[in-house]
Amino acid sequence: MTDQLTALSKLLAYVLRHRPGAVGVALDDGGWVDVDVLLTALARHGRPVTPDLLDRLVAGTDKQRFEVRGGRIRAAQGHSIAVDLRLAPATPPPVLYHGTVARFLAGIGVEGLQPRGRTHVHLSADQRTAATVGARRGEPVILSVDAAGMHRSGFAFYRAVNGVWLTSHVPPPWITSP
Ligand code: HQG
Repeated sequence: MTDQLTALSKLLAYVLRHRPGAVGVALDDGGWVDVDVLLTALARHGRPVTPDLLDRLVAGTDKQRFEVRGGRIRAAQGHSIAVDLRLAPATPPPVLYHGTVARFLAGIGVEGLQPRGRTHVHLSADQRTAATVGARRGEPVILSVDAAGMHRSGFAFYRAVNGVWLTSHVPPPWITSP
């Protein structure tokens, strides 16, 4: 990704996941805002973004962070503000992975995986993605989650459009550390 696209991705992730008020827009309860409204607001706050640049961001990032539908845009996942993405509950693969770091293992052993600042715990379908997520914080540690067992026990799982799996929390018995 070019530096320009990376900067725009960070700005939009901040606005659409955490603080729409920072540029004076409001999200609807599904997390959506009109593309036109967003672009006007960004320009008004000194961050002009051309529709072409936005298109390139939405189409071309390694990780599909944003969803555009019917002239509206939202973050695909990762919110800290309350939104209802209206994802349909889905059957997860038997095992999902969570990338973290050693310093969090004691807490995770006691409380399980908590969503912390976000609305859901984020899980990955493959270990490589989990390693990338963990590596944001240091030497990654990959935990395995018995998603099939949780699902059978009634936990709901959701798959965001970008393939990230979401669930409310993962209690310790469902987690295996390496
Ligand atoms: C940890 C990025 C102690 C958890 C990535 C994680 C992902 C605990 C951190 C997405 C804990 C929360 C999400 C407990 C959880 N005690 N630590 N009980 N429960 N933790 O950033 O999964 O680039 O909110 O292990 O690719 O790291 O933003 O979650 O380390 O998909 O698009 O608390 O963010 O996507 O951190 O990352 P985060 P995450 P984007």
